[in-house]
Order: sequence, then C-alpha cells, then structure tokens
Amino acid sequence: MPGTDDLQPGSPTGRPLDGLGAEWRSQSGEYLTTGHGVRLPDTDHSLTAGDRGPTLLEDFHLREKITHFDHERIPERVVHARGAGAHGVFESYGTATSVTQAGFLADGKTTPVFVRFSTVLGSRGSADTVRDTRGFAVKFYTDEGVFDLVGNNIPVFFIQDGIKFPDVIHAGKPHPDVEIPQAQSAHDTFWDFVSLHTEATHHMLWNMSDRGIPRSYRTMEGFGVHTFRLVAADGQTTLVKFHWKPMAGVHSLIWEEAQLAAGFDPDFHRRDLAEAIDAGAFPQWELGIQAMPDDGSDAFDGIDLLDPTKFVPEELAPVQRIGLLTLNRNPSNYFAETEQVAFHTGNLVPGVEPTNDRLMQARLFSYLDTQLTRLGGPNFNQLPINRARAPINDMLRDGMHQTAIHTGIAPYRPNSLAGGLPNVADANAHGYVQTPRRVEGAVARTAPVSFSDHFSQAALFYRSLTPVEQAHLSAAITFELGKCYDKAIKERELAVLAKVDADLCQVVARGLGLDAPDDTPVETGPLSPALSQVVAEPGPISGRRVGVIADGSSDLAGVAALRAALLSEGARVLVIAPHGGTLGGGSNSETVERTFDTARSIEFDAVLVADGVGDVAEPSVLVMLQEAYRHAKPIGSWGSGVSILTEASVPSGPGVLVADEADDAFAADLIEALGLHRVWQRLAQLPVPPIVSSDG
Ligand code: HDE
Repeated sequence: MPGTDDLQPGSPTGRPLDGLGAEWRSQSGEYLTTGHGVRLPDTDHSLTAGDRGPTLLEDFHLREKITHFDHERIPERVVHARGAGAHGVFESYGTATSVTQAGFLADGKTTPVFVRFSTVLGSRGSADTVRDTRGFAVKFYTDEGVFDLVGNNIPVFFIQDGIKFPDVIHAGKPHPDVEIPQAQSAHDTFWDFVSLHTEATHHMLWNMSDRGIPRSYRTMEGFGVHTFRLVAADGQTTLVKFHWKPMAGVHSLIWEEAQLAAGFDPDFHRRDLAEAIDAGAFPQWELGIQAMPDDGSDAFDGIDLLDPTKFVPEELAPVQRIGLLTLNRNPSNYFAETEQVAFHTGNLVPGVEPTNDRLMQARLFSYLDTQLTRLGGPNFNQLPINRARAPINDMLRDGMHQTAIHTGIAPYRPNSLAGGLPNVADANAHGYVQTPRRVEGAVARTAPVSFSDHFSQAALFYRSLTPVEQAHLSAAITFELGKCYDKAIKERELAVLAKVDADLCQVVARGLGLDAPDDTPVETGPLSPALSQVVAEPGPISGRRVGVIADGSSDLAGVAALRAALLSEGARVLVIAPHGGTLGGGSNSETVERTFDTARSIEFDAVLVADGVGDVAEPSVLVMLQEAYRHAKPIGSWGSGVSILTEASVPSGPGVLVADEADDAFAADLIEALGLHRVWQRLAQLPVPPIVSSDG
C-alpha cells in the first residue's frame, strides 16, 4: 500500500469520501476517489446522502483505516510516561581524554544527540509542573555505537537496591483503588512508604525543595546519579559522577506558580522547550565530571560511591567541564521520536563502564526488558530514533516487527559458510571490551554498613540551603503531609524529620498542628553552598518572557524600544491588551500576542505596564500583577502606567521598577532583575504558606 504522498489523481488507493470534507487529496489536489473507484472533483459538493449507499465492511479502505486507528496506542512508560524531547549536538572540549578513550569525548568531536526530559509519576497526559523528580535522558549517536546517559535532575535516588524500585513507584503512583491523585506525591501511600523506608529521606528532601518544581527544562541540572567507571586509552580507570550544568542557570518555580501552571498550561515545560528552540534560543548544558580515584575502596572522602542515596559535594570534587550540549531541533513527530525513543543504561561505549552500584546493575536489566512490552518486541532498536549511526552487524535475527532484510545463510559463529565472518570487533576496532575487574563477596541480600546512614546527607542538603529555600522546603512537606489522611503517617514522618533537623521538624509539626517529637538530629560536616539555587550575580536571560500590559493609547514606541533591548539578550516581549489584533498603526504599531482573557502571570518572568495605558484595571490585570509580585518576579511601569500598579496594591520596593520612560536605563534595570531570576529580598519578606504562628 503506497503512502499518502504517492496518491495520484484517481488512484485506486484513494480513500473514500466520508461526506464531511476532503480528508484524502490527490497530489494535484484536484480529485478524490470514493471507495468504489468513482472519480470526483473535490469541489463537487453535490453528493447527497442518498447517492452514497450503505457503508459495507467489504470496503477494505474502511477496514484498513479503522483497524489501524484501533491500534494507534502503545503502552505508556511504566515510569517517566510524561516527557518532551529534542534533537541536538554534543561538542566535546577534549578535556576528558586523559581519563577516557571514549571517541565522542575526543577533542572537538561533535556527536548528534536526542534528549528526553520527563516527570516520573504522572501518566502521559499529566501536567508538566507537578512536584516530582525530572528525567534527563540523553542518547548520544556516537561513531562507536549509542551511549545513553539516563539521568535525573536530582543527584541522589530513593533507594539503594533495584529490587525496591517497584515499591517506591507503587507507593508514589495514584492509589490503586480509585487512581487518585495523578502525578504527585502528596498522598498517603507515598508518605507511608517514605516514612517507613528512611533511605528515601534524602531524595524526598530534594523533591520537596525547589528542585522538585523546575522553572524550565532549560534551567535544570542533570545528574548521572550512579558512579561510572571511565577507562583511558592506557587502561587506567577513574570513578566519575556525570553532571549537566545548564547555561541558563539553575532556576525553579514558586509552588503556587507551579500549581497554577498545571491548570492554565499543563504543557508549560514542553511548550517552553519547543518555543525556545523554534525561536533560536537553543538550550545548552555543559557536561561535567567529578573525577575520583578508582583505588578499590569505591569510596571518596568517606562517601560510599556505590550508594546512590549519596552525592559528592562539589566543594570536595569540583565538576570539570568536558563538553557542550545544544538542543537545536524539535521533533518532527512526537510519537515516532519522543514516544518511541528507548533509552537503555546498558548502551555504553568503549571507555565508559558500570560499577557495582546495585541500583545501576538492576537498571541494566530493566531498560531492555521494559521495551519488549512497550514497543512490542525485540526489534525496537531498528526504529529510526533508536538506530545506532555506527554500522552494526550483530547477527540478531527475526522477531516481531523485523524491518531488516538480512542476507546470507550463516547468522552464527563460528561458521565456515560465510568465511567465518563477521569478525567480533576487538578493542582496536572500537569494540566494547570491558576492563576485567574482580568481584568478591558472599552472594546474599545484605548491604554494607555505610548504607544504613540515611540522614547525614539529607541534613547536609537541608542546612546548605538559604533560609528562603529552607522555608519553601518545609512548606512543601507541610503541604504534602497536610494532604495525607492518616495521622499515624504524619507522626511517623515527623519522627524521621526530627532525626534530620530540629527546626525543619518544628516548622512542619506546627503547620500540621502536631507535636514535634524529641530526637537528636544528625551532625553534618562542612556545608555545600553549591547546592543553593539563589543567584547573587545576574545570569543570562535568553528565552525569558516579559509581558507588557498596553492598549491603543499606550506608548508603543517605548514597547518597541524595550523589545529591541530584550531581544538583543535573547528574551521576548509579549504585548497583553484588552483585545486581540493590532495596537496603533503604521510604523507605530504592536501586534497583540495575549489578551486579558488569555494571559496569566505564570507565562511571564516579569510584567510591566506601559505609559499612557487607559483604565485597564480589571480583575484579570490586577490578578496578573499581584501574582507576579507574590511570585517575586520583577514588575514595572513607565510614565502613567504606575497608576495600575497602585490599583493592584503593588508596593514599591526591590524589583518594582518605575521610570518616566522606557529608556536604556529602564531596560538595563529590567535585564539585571531578570538575570537574578527572582527578587530574592521580596521573597524573604513574603510569608510562605502554610507556616502558622506557634500559638496559631
Ligand atoms: Fe529508570 N526506568 N529505573 N531510573 N528512568 C525507566 O525505562 C528503572 C532510575 C530514568 O525518557 C523505564 O524505557 C529501574 C534511576 C529516566 O524514556 C524503566 C530502576 C534513574 C527514565 C525504568 C530505575 C532513572 C527512566 C520506564 C531501579 C536516574 C526515562 C520506561 C533499579 C539515574 C527515560 C523505560 C525516557 C525510565 C526502570 C532507577 C532515570 C521501567 C528498575 C536511578 C530518566 O525501565
């Protein structure tokens, strides 16, 4: 059956008219054919119901179309079902050549990549901005085969052993009876599990921190989580942790913003990624490694490197940058690319090897296995998005959905009938030959003693945050436990928090109206300021959006000047007006991109009111300004626009920019404020719900 592109006028493969419109057109656009082979000009609307005749199942065009439609869905991913992807390129700096022979890390080497970002818990149609861990999976199509770095935006994990993965996921997914709630951890089964299973405490704190609600995929760090082993050309090995450092800075949403976005724009992150790429503001990350000696101890500075609930603070092992990832092309087809991409932690290239991390070992099984159900058989690597760019002759044969037409009669080794070919690629031919390593120990389900330390790094994380970030974290736990029905679960979790940090436990207990249990919180070593996301120096603003409230009487020249200034930094100005269309006329005109009905504060990183604006103080405008203020975004006005700020009860203070004109100085102030991401001073002053006074 030819594809639609092959349809010719009057072709017998044309689809039947359904009477509702010309769904299938000939290439020339002139003719359609009915299922009965009758040629009709597509402008002929004279066909009446009486002329059409009954729909019969002998109509194979109908059967074929409906049959295919009936099977359009495939199972969504067991976890990480909700995701967005993009193509790009990875350019190596060559700085890792002393520790790895991996060809894609050679100096100046460029490698095509496909990246998929995801949430963990929600189903495929769930909202982007829920509180959750984010997946950060990168497929490198290297000359030596595919390398998949399947990481997260949080450097530690909930569990130390893969056998517990179904437990943590069953607990986090909606309750199995009524399937509520979708895509979030604020419910009894999740907190039941984490309060009983204290090795999850560290990851849980990261989830409850601002890291659980990233501003954008573009502003997320990524982590390989496990310790990997790199092998240099001379055979020397080094233990490393992989990091992705976003060039746009590490930024998050405010919880209320995230909740609003989940309703007003469930595609918030997906849209942000696609629109940034479309606009040419290509998202970028530097790949980095923390390198640690492979001295047989599998430990560094007292940290067990095979325990995925632990990270290595950057202050102890700096992240060394080894290459640049740029996402520069959106998928052409979501299903074919983003949905069908199959990452596998076992897709490794020479020079990158696994360690004995028992979580990592379990993953080596799971990622291959899961595709058998999801993608319907063992040939998923033949799908275009999964196919290695390096030539492969693996002698794998047959199976469901086999698309290759293999030749020859000897798909086995050794053989004589094919002259003994193919040869197995050895290390000289860039074959994957693992470095031999001794594995010792009793085969038993036991864990090393270090695995029982569940709190020291949890406390280190919490105490390394700034007070504003700590307040967000305690508010998030209070919110989540407040959504639980079972009092015993709340009390048990408070007992866990009491072991982490007394202040944290007190604040949460107060919010819940329960007593804070007495315990001795764990002691921590030196804190890690690198864990904070609070920005002291303005960073880049590429991809940011500024909404300007204006109408026909506004200073449109000022809007244009601001647009030019922000565009030069890669940021956009969007005009928000009472109605759609155009404001002004001639050279002094502005296209309205959002109306008061369609705009919401969540979309903008700053909101301004233009000079000359009339009486636009209607509820949607006032709410927009108040939300932007509450979410610690820069707000501003020039000229008479300040009257609308007053109507919205926006007080003057840090991050409220008021000027006579939209001149260069005003634009510079705005760019600086945007570069700081939030007006941190304002955030420190605002109450963070639901903290209540101790006697309240
Ligand atoms: Fe995954 N994980 N995982 N995971 N994971 C999957 O694979 C699994 C773990 C991660 O965009 C599944 O193809 C087990 C850690 C990402 O397609 C599945 C264990 C980390 C993605 C699976 C883990 C991750 C997945 C579901 C414990 C961070 C999305 C569909 C041993 C380092 C990839 C699929 C994409 C997806 C299993 C633990 C990250 C079921 C058994 C740790 C980013 O195979």
